[in-house]
Amino acid sequence: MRDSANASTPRPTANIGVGRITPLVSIEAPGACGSHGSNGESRCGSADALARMPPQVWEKIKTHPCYSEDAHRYYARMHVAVAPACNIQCNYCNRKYDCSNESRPGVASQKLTPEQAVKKVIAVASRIPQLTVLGIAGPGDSLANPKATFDTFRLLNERAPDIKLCLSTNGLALPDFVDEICRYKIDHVTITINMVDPVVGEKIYPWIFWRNRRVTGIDAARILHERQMQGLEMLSERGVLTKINSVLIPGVNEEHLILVNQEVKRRGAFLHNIMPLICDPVHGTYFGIHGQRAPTAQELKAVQDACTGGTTLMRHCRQCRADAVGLLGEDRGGEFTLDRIETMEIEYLADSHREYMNRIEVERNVQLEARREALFLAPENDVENDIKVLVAVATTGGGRVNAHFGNVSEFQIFEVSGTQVLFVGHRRVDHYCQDGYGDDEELASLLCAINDCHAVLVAKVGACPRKELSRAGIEPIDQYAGENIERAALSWYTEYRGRIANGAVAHKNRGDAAIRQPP
Ligand code: CLF
Ligand code: SF4
Repeated sequence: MRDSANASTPRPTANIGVGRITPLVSIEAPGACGSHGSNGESRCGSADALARMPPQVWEKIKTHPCYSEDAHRYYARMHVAVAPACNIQCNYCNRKYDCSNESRPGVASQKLTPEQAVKKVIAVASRIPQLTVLGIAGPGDSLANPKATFDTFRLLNERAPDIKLCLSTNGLALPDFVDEICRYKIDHVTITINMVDPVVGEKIYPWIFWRNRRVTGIDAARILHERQMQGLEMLSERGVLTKINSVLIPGVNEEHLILVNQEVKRRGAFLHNIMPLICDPVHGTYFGIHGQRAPTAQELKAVQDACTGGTTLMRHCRQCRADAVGLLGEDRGGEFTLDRIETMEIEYLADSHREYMNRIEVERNVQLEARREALFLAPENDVENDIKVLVAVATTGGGRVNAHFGNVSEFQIFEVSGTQVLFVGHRRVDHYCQDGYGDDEELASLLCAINDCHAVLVAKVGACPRKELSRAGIEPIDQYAGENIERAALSWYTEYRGRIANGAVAHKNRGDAAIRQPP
């Protein structure tokens, strides 16, 4: 099972200058997974579980961009496409090779051998010092290709033992490989679980390949379900961190995913990542061809919110390609084709890597302090009259408002109230600025993408989009360019509340607005 399609525009990374080097430190007390509420809550969904996180677990996740929302602002992962085969069929899947222009799970440009894969990892690590994790996520299922998967991990362990190992699977073969997973110190395993009831599963999986034969119908879904639960329990018993990926399929499993969230929590899952179905007839999937629709951003958020109190939610997934490279949301795979690697000077220097990470931690500490200070200075919480609003932020990473409105390929969305600034997801958009000129069509679709937000925080915005944003009821705010996101969002919020209080504006609830389709 591949893990998940992503934005393809390369993003500049956080500016980590050569500053004072300090030892690696946790910027968040163990228990944090991203930005915080004023009470110090972690915020990858429900906070309580993370607040009780043992230090050794924090050590495992603090530089993993998928397992820690805060880490994804600073650290990169990569996938190597060594696992082409799959042992089941999902109705949302059509794997493609030699495909460089689709950004979705299951597509990759080149299939690699383990030796080629390890060479690629070393090449990436020597050019992208933020790289901390190697994941195997397809384009098929990592455990339906066990030799290639474990050979890759073994070889990389020998060359670069400080790179974390991560794999993603549909779970059918998982119970057979738990010992192997532990032997290679694979600390992070993702299992895609879309149902805990075979009646629901039957609508998602037409067949599985099980004990040398093809099984169809409800039997297939039942066997898959039992194997997924068994594998999850075995990993939990062995202390391996597990993340559950679920694809939200409207009309098939949206309410059911709340039960999935509870069931995987009972079995020890660490995180739950509920992702929107990617469904386009041109992808050639069963669902795409048969008119199944994808959920809106609001539908996704509603299901995620309904899971509060269960397994902690991941909300920053970018549904990566099977050969993704770089920070989440960027894809630098094109820089590391086999042809290009052949001509590169490749040297992985563990000491330089560690030193670079130390500098990142210094920057993380600065950002954490800025967040804490912002929340400390937040206006007193008037619970009765507290309002929550969504704010879109243009950022290239590093936790700052630092992107030009016309150049963003995604907005990060934050829910802001008097007590907290919570990251609740991202919205992909096409660049408004094309070849130096604003594109009106893109602007319309961009406004649709964030039309439930009250404001958009940007480093800069042109006169025309500024006017259109205001007409759409979204305040364009560029006065916090370069500032910490949480501090900027709370400053704007405080000022907005002030305008409501003095009658300058009337608050309108935009949170329930469905995203309109672009004209
Ligand atoms: Fe890759 Fe997955 Fe490991 Fe991350 S991705 S195997 S856990 S290293 Fe991350 Fe990509 Fe989402 Fe996956 S953003 S699709 S959750
Ligand atoms: Fe992953 Fe399903 Fe595709 Fe297999 S069929 S690669 S499990 S999405």
